[in-house]
Amino acid sequence: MANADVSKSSDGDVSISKRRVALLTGITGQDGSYLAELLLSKGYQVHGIIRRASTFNTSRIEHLYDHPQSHTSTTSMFKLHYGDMTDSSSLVKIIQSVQPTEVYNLAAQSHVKVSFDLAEYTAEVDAVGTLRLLDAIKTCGLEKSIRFYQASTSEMYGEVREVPQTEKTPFYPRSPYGVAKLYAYWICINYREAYGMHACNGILFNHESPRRGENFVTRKITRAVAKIVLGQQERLELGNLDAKRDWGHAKDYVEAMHAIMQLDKPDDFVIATGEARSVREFVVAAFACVGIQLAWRGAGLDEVGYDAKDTSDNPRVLVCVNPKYFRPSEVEFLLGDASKAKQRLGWSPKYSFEQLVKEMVDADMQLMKRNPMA
Ligand code: NDP
Ligand code: GDR
Repeated sequence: MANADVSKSSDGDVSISKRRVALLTGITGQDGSYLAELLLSKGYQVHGIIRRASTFNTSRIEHLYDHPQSHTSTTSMFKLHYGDMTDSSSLVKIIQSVQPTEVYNLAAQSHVKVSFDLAEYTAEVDAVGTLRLLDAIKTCGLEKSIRFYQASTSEMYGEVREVPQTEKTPFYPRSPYGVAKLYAYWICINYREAYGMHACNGILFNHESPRRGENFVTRKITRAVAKIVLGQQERLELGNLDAKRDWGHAKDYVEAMHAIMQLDKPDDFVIATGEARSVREFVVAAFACVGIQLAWRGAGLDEVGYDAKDTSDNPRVLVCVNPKYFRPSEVEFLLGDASKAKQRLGWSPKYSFEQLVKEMVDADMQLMKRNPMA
């Protein structure tokens, strides 16, 4: 009965309705904001953990206060709590007071390149933070009633061992971020096996949207395309143009997170589109959205992209390579096989690559027109 609310109707009938209370870490991030929207629309009460910042960090979720499902006549369905993945006591207090039925652990220092500079911090938040959260659930005695989702990642595959990557492909992480996430993946499985927790890993491949952080490559590209077209930026500087990723849309991927949590038996799933494209292909597709056909000349660090219509001897450089964006060790090729998710969850992506790129470019064009300083 732990997950049930018992209410008596006026004619005395007792009805049992399942409590649906979700707690999200990382609610202010790209995925947290879409997942919160999805869960509110499904009738969940949604609680989010936010950390204190010196500037507002809630721009992706401000609108949720006005979401049609965020208030009932008696209850607010959307609540935020201050906490941090590095602070166990805050996690215990929040879980004790919220008594969630589903916990989605999305919080992370999620930037791969930054993890080389902040390796210890990344381990604290992404690896030990996950342990803290699982332990907080246990400390509150809720390990048998809470369902737990861990935001695992294709970065755990790292160096190519097998293509495409499935749930059975061996891991070989190539960054402090990937290594920290591998710890989180295994501690989640360990708590499932040791304590019978309903703990699941979603091994998600890259997913993007207009809400993607500005320093991930897709958003960096779509922002730059908009700014270049509007005369607000000279050129786009990138690192490795040949890395390949399996890029999907975050809206599709949060649906998979929820579906994974609804299975009676906890399990781990790859979520991916099954199509890989290079960074270069993403750049070409993004410029095509604003009517610019890119051409390339030069090689290696000297390679540049320019408007194919610019036939002058010295065409204006729109894209160039800057070694500062290369990583000490790179993941060259990620391509996921989500067959298990398709069979067991009935999940498949709705957005195509072209739709994703266009939505991101269009959104950045609107944003930069409204606010050139963005
Ligand atoms: P974002 O970087 O957009 O969001 C990360 C969230 O974690 C933010 O809400 C951030 O808060 C929060 N956070 C960071 N550090 C802490 C901390 N110490 N305590 C509490 N909260 C913290 O990531 P995404 O939304 O893109 O990704 C969500 C999760 O999924 C992450 O764990 C990521 O590693 C993982 N993932 C993402 C993929 C992708 O392609 N997007 C693919 C596979 C996995 P704040 O806003 O204050 O910074
Ligand atoms: P990734 O995403 O490392 O896959 O991690 P990111 O967009 O940062 O990089 C993708 C690829 O693009 C190359 N690249 C650049 N990347 C950035 N950020 N900036 C550049 O200027 C640039 N130039 C080339 C990178 O080298 C890389 O090969 C994301 C994050 O969301 C993780 O949290 C998540 O786990 C994985 O996706 C799956």
